[in-house]
Amino acid sequence: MKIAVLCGGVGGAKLADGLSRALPPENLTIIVNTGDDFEHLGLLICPDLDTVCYTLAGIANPETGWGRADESWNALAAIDSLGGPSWFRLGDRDLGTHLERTRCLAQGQTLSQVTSGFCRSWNILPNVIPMSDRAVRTMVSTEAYGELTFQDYFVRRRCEPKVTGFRFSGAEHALPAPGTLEAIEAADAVILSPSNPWVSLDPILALPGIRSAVGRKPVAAVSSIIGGKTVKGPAAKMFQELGFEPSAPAIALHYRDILDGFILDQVDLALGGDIRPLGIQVAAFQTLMNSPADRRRLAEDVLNFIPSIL
Ligand code: FO1
Repeated sequence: MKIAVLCGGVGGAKLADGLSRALPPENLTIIVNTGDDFEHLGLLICPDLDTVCYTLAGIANPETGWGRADESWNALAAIDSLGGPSWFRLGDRDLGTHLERTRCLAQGQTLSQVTSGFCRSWNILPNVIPMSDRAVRTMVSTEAYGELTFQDYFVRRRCEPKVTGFRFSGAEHALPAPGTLEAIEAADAVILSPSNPWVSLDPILALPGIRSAVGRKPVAAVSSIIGGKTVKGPAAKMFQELGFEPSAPAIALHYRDILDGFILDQVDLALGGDIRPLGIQVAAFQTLMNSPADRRRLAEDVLNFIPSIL
């Protein structure tokens, strides 16, 4: 079975890792959000691409999910001692990634080319593609501070400001990266991973042609909200601040125009009754992924669910 999975953030990276253990590499394309990307210290930082690649390469920081394992922080300490910005925690090994990416881009490589080169170096076999080679930047509108850049909202202000909306600057002109639409067309099904709908999945679906291409395929989403709360990150808080009751059905409603299947966590089994009337097939599995075995099992549960939406 050929799968295209849309993902961003730690939850998406974990499911992508599970899928990479359950599928032959040529049957899996991982399309990654780049709306979190930003220029910092003169470098292009691509958090979701790096979180996916580090996770698939088995070198991600197991505590945070982002950044590298076995890190040291000498460069950041030196930057801090010189009065430079240290609010965005960049470890020494991680800085190597950003330095090399920025060097390759300055030489004229596209982000896709850099990413596939990194995947070769990290021995990552499935196809990992940034959603676009053009810059798309998620802007977060807040009540107190107006519009903030994503990392300013997410890291510097620790997701505290009340959000009023999002804008994906550049999305309207950003062509999907080479291979993105082809992978969606060639897929037997598309999976929306348990990523933040607002700032990890919506930027991908906002790119010209992607939402319609995805809508023409069988689509299954895995809920990023369990028992009304997000496993990690501000998705539930964002739903609340935007006037929605944070719940798994709220995510199914958010994507009802393209969804054929929706996967809840077992604790939310009873909520299936709110989703089936939308014409969406529902299943409940253990969706918390605390180990590689959890990731693989959830991936296999999702793959075994797919035939019911074909
Ligand atoms: N998230 C934080 O909450 N604090 C950080 O200092 C931080 C640093 C960081 C460095 C590299 C990287 O790839 C990701 C990093 N993240 C950090 C996560 C980042 O904000 C992502 O955008 C989120 O994971 C959401 O996708």
